[in-house]
Amino acid sequence: MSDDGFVILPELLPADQLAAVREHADTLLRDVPWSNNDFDGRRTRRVYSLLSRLGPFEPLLTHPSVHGPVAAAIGEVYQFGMLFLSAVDPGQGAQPLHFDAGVYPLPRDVEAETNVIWALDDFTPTNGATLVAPGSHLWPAGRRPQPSELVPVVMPAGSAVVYSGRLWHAAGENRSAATRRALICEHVLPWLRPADNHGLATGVEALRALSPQLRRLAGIAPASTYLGTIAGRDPEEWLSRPPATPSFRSGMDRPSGQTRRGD
Ligand SMILES: O=C(O)CCC(=O)C(=O)O
Repeated sequence: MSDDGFVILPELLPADQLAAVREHADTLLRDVPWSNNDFDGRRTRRVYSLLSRLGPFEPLLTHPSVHGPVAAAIGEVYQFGMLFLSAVDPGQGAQPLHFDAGVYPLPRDVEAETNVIWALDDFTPTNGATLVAPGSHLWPAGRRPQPSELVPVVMPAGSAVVYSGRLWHAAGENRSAATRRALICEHVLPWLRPADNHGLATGVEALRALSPQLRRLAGIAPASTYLGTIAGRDPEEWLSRPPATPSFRSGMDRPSGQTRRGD
């Protein structure tokens, strides 16, 4: 991962689990129209904000095999960025090249984001396998990949690729006759604004139903004593009781002497 900027983790899902994941993907994708812009893909169907309808996707979002390399790259504390299902249909051309952390105005040498693409179908050179430019996570700002620097991430269904948010990549062209489905899970540093608005998109009742680990990854846990609290308190406390109780009206509950700047 550190040299190439990505690592392929082959065949993490047993056949029955993969079948359940694919069935759920098809249920979510049913009747979803093609995207209406060139980046998402005019022959690609996407479903975003998945936390309220995870079903069999849940073990993929928390899979220890992917969280090892993610934590090694950005540290132990992080949150989900965008979570989406992508179905690249036949006839879809290659996506514009990009690096995911490009949405943040940070220096190129900061690893702010590390992401995972789960292959729900075999990823082949002809069906839209993600194209990556190995080592491009270390390139300076402004350098863009030439076509000869791109390689397809070929992997069997049930595999995952973990890659740096600084890695130049794109979904490839689908020249095959079948759809290429993927579950894409972004992870960003806890003090960055995630691309998905998880709280609003998921809703309080669905957040309550998630596991504590998923709520942490959804960014519900505070990122520090100040960031992400409700009236100075852990949102877990807020979720577990009515928000209008006196303890919430009474406000801050900080360690004594701590200031906003931490000095
Ligand atoms: O679907 C893929 O292979 C990659 C998609 C992607 O990079 C994106 O939409 O940001």
